[in-house]
Amino acid sequence: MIVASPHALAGARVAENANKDGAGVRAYVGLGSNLDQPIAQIRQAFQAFESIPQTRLIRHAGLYRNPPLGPPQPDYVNSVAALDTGLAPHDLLAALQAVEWSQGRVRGALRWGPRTLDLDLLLYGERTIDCEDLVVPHPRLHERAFVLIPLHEIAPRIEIPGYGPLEALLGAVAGAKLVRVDG
Ligand code: A4P
Ligand code: MG
Repeated sequence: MIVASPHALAGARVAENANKDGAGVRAYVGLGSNLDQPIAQIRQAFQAFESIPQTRLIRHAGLYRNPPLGPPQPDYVNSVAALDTGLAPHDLLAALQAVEWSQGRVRGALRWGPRTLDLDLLLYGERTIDCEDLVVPHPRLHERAFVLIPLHEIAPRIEIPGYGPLEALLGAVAGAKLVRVDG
């Protein structure tokens, strides 16, 4: 399987919410880890995406270390991946939660506490979803540097349903302390 670098796609004038070969839907997933070798956790998750049925990893952003949002805990490593999937949104969410589980995710009582792996379904094509257990676009996507900056790296012209062009959201996170950790 070939994962295109963002540079290879930089010139493509495409609707980045759309899947280009008509097979399923282009979805974007946010990855975060701050326990048990976060860089390795994120890389392992990219590999695990290839085992999700009807789903391909199209490309992913770099890895960014950044301070925790929430209670005191170790720094996070965050990234974003683009997937093409034939799964319905809730089935994709269940598959992502299975990946979290397989990488030792424990859901504790502490809100926004530390975790080996968090996978958030950021975008599912151009859909908006408002269910008790699934909200898309992810409700905090538009205000988080650790989501917006890696998403911009792989989908610079994307539209966020309900929020408009990603480019217009970047100004608010311009001063964020994100450090590339993957060379
Ligand atoms: N859920 C609803 N919508 C979604 C969606 N679009 N994607 C539900 C994924 N899950 C969604 O999630 C709680 C419930 O959200 C799930 O059962 C699902 O049905 P969870 O993964 O069990 O718990 P969580 O991640 O702790 O909750 P929450 O409120 O989603 O937290 P966030 O927004 O994911 O924030 N700081 C840094 N620097 N980097 C981080 O990655 N992450 C968090 C967690 C806090 N601080 C951080 C980071
Ligand atoms: Mg989450």
